[in-house]
Amino acid sequence: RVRQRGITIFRPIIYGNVAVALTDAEREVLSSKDHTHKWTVAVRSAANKPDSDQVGGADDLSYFIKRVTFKLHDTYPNPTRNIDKPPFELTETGWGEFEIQIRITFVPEAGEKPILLAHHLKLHPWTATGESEIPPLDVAIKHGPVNSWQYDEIVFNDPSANFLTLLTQH
Ligand code: SLL
Repeated sequence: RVRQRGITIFRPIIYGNVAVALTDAEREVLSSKDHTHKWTVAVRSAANKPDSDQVGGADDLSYFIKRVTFKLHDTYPNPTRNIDKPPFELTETGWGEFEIQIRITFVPEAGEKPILLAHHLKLHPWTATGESEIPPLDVAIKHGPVNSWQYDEIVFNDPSANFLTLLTQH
C-alpha cells in the first residue's frame, strides 16, 4: 500500500465517564443490590460541531473507528465489552472505581494497529466533603453527576492514500 510520507493527520477525541449515585428506590430494582452508581464510559469526537451525538452526525467516529473495546474490572460478568457502532459508549452499574482499558480498533482501510487508552472510572465527588473518604450517598446525590474526561488526539503518521482520503472527506 502507498503511504503518504511526511504527512501527519490527527483526530481529536475525548474519553472518560459520567456517573450518578443511585437513590434507594433505584437500587431496589437492581439485581445487584450492592451497586451504588450508574455510569457511562465513552469515546467521543472532540470536534466541536453542532449535530453531535447523532449517528452519522459530527460526533460519529465510525468512519475511521471500527470498534471500541472497554475492558472492565474482573468483578463484572463478561468484562470485555465490544462496541461496534456509535455512540461508542457503555453504561453499567457498580459500586467501585477501577481502571478501564480502552482499545480503539480502526477500520480495515486504515491499516493501523489498535491503540490502547486507560481511564480511571470516577464515581465519587471526592472534594464534596473536603475529606479523603468516600462521600456518603446523600451527599453524592445532592452533588449531581460526576464527570471525568480527558482530551486526546489520535495521530496517524504516513497514512495510506486511501485512509487519508477517507479522513479528509469528513
Ligand atoms: C475496589 N479496586 O476494590 C476496586 C475494584 C470493582 C468494582 C472495584 C461491579 C461488581 C459486580 C463493581 O462495581 N466492581 O457487578 O459484582 O474498590
